[in-house]
Amino acid sequence: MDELRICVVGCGMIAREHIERIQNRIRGARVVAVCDVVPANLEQGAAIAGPGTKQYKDFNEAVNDPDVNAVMVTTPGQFHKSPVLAAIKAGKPVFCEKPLANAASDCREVVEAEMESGKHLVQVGFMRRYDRGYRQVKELLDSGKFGAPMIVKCTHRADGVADSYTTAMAVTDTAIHEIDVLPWLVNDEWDEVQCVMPRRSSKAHEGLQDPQVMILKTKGGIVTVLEVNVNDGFGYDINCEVVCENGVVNLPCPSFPTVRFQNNVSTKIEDNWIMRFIDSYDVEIQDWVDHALKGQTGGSSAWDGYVASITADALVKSQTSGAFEKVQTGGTPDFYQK
Ligand code: ISE
Repeated sequence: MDELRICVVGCGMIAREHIERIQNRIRGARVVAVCDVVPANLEQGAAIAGPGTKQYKDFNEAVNDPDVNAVMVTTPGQFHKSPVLAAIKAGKPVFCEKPLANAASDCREVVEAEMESGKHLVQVGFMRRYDRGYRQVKELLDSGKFGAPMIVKCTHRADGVADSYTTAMAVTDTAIHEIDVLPWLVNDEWDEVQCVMPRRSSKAHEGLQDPQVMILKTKGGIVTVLEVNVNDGFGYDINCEVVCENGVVNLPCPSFPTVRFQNNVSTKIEDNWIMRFIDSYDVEIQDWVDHALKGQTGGSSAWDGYVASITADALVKSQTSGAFEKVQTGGTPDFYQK
């Protein structure tokens, strides 16, 4: 394969970002087909992809188009599984946006199908593994000079969410990023997790518990405390501090000018996640393309997506039980051992 000819399944917001980036900034790939059941989305996706782009309503037809040799799945999470399975069946590399699927049982089906195919075809879109800051922190931790990590303190804050955002989504949509990136960062696996509910923000919409505090312990004994707070009133604010035996490593924040104005010194905080991680998405999609052209996958595997989903289920369970819940994966199959 010398070029990925991609079909994008699901043309919502993140898809439009990816189509634009593939057509204009990524080497070795182009979008040749788009697919969506909503006509307006389909039209928008096709318009960004440019003249000649094929348009499909049926993902099976799109994935099996002989002109298509790779698939990107950017539908809402509950519809990820079927097009991913179709791509595996067709033997085509597939990039699936996070989460791999909303239910762990669906992720398991994908894992089984991929193992049965005998080929590594699925990459899951957890872009933080491609963020420059996280990579720098990982390099420092991996150097060993700070000693073993013991505590990780994180915030995942945002300035408002849609009315459709639920208490469970604080885990399945938001904390899922930390759930994936932290074990990778500290080379460990989740053991047990707990969700604690503080006083509710008066700004949270009816029925939503916000903020939430999540405590996640690894098998190696590292304790993470994560604040998810999606009505913070000031911007998109991602922080991560790793306390090690000999030192403390902090995730760098995006750099903005420090402004002195009207008796204040201030620095901007990013507005939203699209802007905060825009560079990471570019690196991520280029890495997917580079790997797929060689018949490989980079980043998070289908197994990583499955483990993230099991961990999310345990946290959601803890939202009502209040107790620590075990994360049981049954062990990494040989196929996914690194
Ligand atoms: C989105 O995928 C993110 O990256 C954000 O960090 C998160 O806050 C949001 O809930 C997710 O949809």
